[in-house]
Amino acid sequence: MQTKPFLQAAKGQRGSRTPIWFLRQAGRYLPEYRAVRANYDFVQMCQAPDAAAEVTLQPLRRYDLDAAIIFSDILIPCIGMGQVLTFDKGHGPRLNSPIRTSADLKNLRVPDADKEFAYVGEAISKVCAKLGPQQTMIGFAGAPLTVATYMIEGEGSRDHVSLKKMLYTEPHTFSSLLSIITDTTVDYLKMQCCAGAEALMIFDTWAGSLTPDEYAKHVVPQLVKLFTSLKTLSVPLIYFPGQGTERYPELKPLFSLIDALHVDWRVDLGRAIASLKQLGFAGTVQGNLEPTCFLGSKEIVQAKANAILRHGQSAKSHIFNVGHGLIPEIPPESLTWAIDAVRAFDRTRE
Ligand code: 1CP
Repeated sequence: MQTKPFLQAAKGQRGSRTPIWFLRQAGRYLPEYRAVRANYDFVQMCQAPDAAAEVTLQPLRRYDLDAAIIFSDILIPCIGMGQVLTFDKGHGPRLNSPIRTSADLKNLRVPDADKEFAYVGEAISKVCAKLGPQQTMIGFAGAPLTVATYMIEGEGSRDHVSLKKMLYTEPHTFSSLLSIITDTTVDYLKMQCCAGAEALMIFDTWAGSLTPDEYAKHVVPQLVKLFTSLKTLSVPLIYFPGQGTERYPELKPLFSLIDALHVDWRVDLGRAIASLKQLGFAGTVQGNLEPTCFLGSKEIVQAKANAILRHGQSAKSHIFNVGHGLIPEIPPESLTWAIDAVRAFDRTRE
């Protein structure tokens, strides 16, 4: 019988405790994170197992959380595929030699994950050794479309012009690129599970950037392939379609493959659960507090948290989280207001 609250909820069981963790819980809003980060370049920090394990554990020392997510980035696998990843201060990630044509694909390969990303596995094992018996280790990767967005654009972008150009002028190149990323991601996540990851989350931040028909035609088949392969690992699978509420109908082929869906903060959780049920998804939902609400008062945070907890009751099971990553500007103590609200809500149900 599974007793870890996160794993229970992810598998659709309702236990006595609503699990809670936060996207980007290891990050710049924490002074102890900034202190470690000051000694490293971002990519070097992802590649240093002791530092990565340390910052992964920092939020769990400060807060009563049910899960750790390994400190890394969705763009780390691009290094193994053949690109150079750098992070410039104030700019964000950059990948050199962006993939624009079929000729560029020749420079890419599906890396040997066990060998090339051993540092991620090592960091996961180090965190697992320090987790409490009730805490869960989450591994993650970016979804094929979202990773492709950065590989094609070479950096963060608003309109994804180069990606759209490839989609409309070289659709076969686009499909081949997604396929290389999918194969890489399967191996990368298998390695994370071997190292100790007990659940996997797939971040598809840019799921809403294609039209529904292009998303269904090019992206969903890759996600089906990805989740079908990952299902053999028998760990809960969580998918995050960023700004993707509009994509729920297209996600239907995934509903029997995933265990949980992460819900963006831009949608009312009750409404999201109702439309998912109507479409046939009866699994767990995760989310969806608006992360900037932590800039407000305790009353605001707790009122919003309580509304989400009430909505969460209409799903098969609910994992409390923010709808998108925590931002550096929030005061660290404000997270305790949400955690207290979750624990108090559970006491009213006892
Ligand atoms: O300066 C710093 O210290 C770097 C800030 C930072 C951090 C803490 C970046 C740069 N990445 C991360 C870690 C990270 N990234 C985690 C760690 C675990 C945790 O949640 O605590 C995770 C899960 C990610 C995932 C990630 N990276 C996503 C998907 C989730 C999302 O936020 O939508 C994306 C899109 C990225 C790319 C990325 N990495 C970092 C930045 C600033 C960006 C966005 C770039 C852009 O589009 O402009």
